[in-house]
Amino acid sequence: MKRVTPDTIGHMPDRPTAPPPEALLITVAPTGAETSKADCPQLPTTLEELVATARECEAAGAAMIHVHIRDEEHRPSLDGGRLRATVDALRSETDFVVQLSTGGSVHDPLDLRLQVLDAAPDSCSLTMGTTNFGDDVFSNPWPFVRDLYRLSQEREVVPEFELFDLGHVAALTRLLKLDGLPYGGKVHVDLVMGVPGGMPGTTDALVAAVAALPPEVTSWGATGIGRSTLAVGLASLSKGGHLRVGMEDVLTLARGVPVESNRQLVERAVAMGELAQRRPMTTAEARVLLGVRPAA
Ligand code: KMH
Ligand code: ZN
Repeated sequence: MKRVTPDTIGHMPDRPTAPPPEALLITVAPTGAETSKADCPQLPTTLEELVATARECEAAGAAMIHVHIRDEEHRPSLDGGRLRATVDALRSETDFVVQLSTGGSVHDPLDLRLQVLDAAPDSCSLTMGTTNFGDDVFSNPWPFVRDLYRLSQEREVVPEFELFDLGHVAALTRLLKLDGLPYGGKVHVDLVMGVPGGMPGTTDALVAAVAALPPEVTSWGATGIGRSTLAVGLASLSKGGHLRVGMEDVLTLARGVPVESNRQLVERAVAMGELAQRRPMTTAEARVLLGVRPAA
C-alpha cells in the first residue's frame, strides 16, 4: 500500500469533496420543447448545435445541462436512439452533468417519458404534479410521478425535482416519505416559476416555496420563465439558491433584445453570481452536490 506523506498528498488523485457554500451551480437549459426553430433559428436543435452550445456554456461556467432533443424536422422528440446518442456526445465532448428531460413536450405520452431513463443519463427532471401550461396541460399524475421516481432509483439516475407550484412542494414531501431518498442520497430541487398556470415568478413566491421545502432537501435552485428570469435569479441568489438559465426558459435579454446564444445567459448568470460573491461550481463539485457518480 502506498504510504501517505506530506510529499505524496499533492500527487494523489482528486477526492470528491462537498462544494463550499459560495459555489454556485449554474444549469443551462438550452433548447426546451416549446419554441420552434422557425421562430428562433438560433435555438440549438441539432446534435451538432447542442454540442457546440454545451461546450461554450461549460467554458462560461455552467456545470449541468438540462436536455430536450429534437428530430430531423426540429420537432420535440423522445426517440431512444437519439437520446442515447445525445448523452454519449455530451459525455465525450464535455464534463457536464447530463440531465435528460422526462417532461418532454406537453404532447408526449407518459410511457415514452418513462423510457427516457433507458438512455442512462446522470440525472433526470421529475415534475411533482400536473400544471396548467399556458393553454395546455403538463400532465404528471401521481401514479406516474411515483413510477418515474422508483424507476430512477432502480436505474441509479439522480432526479432533479421540478416544482412549478406550492402544491408540488407538498407532493415532494409526501413522495420522500413514501419512497425514501433518491439514488445518491441527495435531494436537489428546481423551482420553475412564472409558467402561466404555475406559481408566479416573484420573490414572495420563492420565499414561500423555499420555506416549505422538506428537511431532506440538500440543495435547491430556481428558474424564472420569460420576464421573471431576473427577479427569480436575484431572489434565488439572495436566499442562497442556485440558478438555471437558458433558451428553454427565456428568449430575450431585455425588452426587444433577443438572446443570440445560451452562452450569453450563462455569462449573465455568472455575473449575477459574482455580485453575490458566488463563483461558478465546477462539474466535479456539481457531481458531489447532486450525488451523481464521478465522470468516467
Ligand atoms: N416542456 C414542458 C412541458 C421538464 O423538462 O421536465 C416540461 C418541461 C419540464 O420542460
Ligand atoms: Zn425542460
